[in-house]
Amino acid sequence: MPVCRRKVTVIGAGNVGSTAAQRIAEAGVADVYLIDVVEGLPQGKALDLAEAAPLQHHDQYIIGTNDYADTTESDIIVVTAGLARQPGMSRDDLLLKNAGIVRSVVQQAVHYSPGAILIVVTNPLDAMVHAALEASGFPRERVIGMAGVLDGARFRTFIAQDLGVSASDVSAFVLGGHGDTMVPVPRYSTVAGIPLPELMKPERIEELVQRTRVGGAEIVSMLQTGSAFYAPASSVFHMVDSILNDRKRVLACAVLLRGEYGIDGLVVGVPLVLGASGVERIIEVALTEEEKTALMTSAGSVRGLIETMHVASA
Ligand code: A3D
Repeated sequence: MPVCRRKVTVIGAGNVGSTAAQRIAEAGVADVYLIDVVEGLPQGKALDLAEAAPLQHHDQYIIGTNDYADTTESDIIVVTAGLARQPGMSRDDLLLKNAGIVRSVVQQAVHYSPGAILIVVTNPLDAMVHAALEASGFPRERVIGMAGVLDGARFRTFIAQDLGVSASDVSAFVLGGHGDTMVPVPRYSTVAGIPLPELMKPERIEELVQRTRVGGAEIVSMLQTGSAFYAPASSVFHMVDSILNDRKRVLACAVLLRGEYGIDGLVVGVPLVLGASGVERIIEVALTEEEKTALMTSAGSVRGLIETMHVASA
């Protein structure tokens, strides 16, 4: 029998990267290679995580390294390298610094894993997916941004807390860029199949939509140093798990659109089927005029970031 161990490389051994590594390895989904520019950091975190294996009852390898050669033939590369937001700093402030980091780490990683699927986490998310597409030369099916899963999870949490029901019975639909212009769609959000507008007053729904839009900033303002990482790492885990186990889960992810939702050449969050080959299908649903306008506004803000990024790198 051939040995068939699946391999996930996580670039950036910071809060999101190391927590994602923990979730992936401890669920027994894949071996994890943690890589960072800081020497010792990925090695120390990987050793600590590996020493938890006998207690967590898994047998995945968790390796820390500063050398991309060790990441050869990864099935998935998760990009979390970059700077995180500090209080008062927008995701867009991070744009140019993180674009340089993402381009550089993606080029190095795909050299050793030309068949991998890239999951981008670094902010500003949608622009960083563009940077990763350009740096890798990969088709859009293999360059996917994590954002909608997290934004949806936040919306689900707020709905569940408000209604006093289990969050696992709540399903939420969030479109658009990962920023303050994201478009949570209450009509397509349900509690055990019951449309949300049947259960909650419009004003209350709007409050929760607004809280979701600024969900990241709410946590940044409390933490003071750094940004959210537990729920972001869980979101990465669900994407990795759906791909490696070919679950074909329908998840909202950021992907390059080619005419879907009337958007061409921009990375925007939409519901899609995530399986062994990456993005297997984009799901298009009918939107009201108001929702379409909100989505176009959100896509417009992504376009602005891409233009800034391209002007700066020209
Ligand atoms: P942090 O804990 O600072 O970790 C980032 C890591 O990247 C650090 O260990 C750095 O040493 C490392 N790094 C920096 N430059 C390089 C490089 N060139 N090569 C390799 N490693 C490098 O941050 P974090 O883990 O909290 O967040 C990581 C990124 O994810 C940030 O850009 C966040 O804004 C972003 N993020 C996005 C979401 C989304 O929902 C899209 C959620 C949470 C965090």
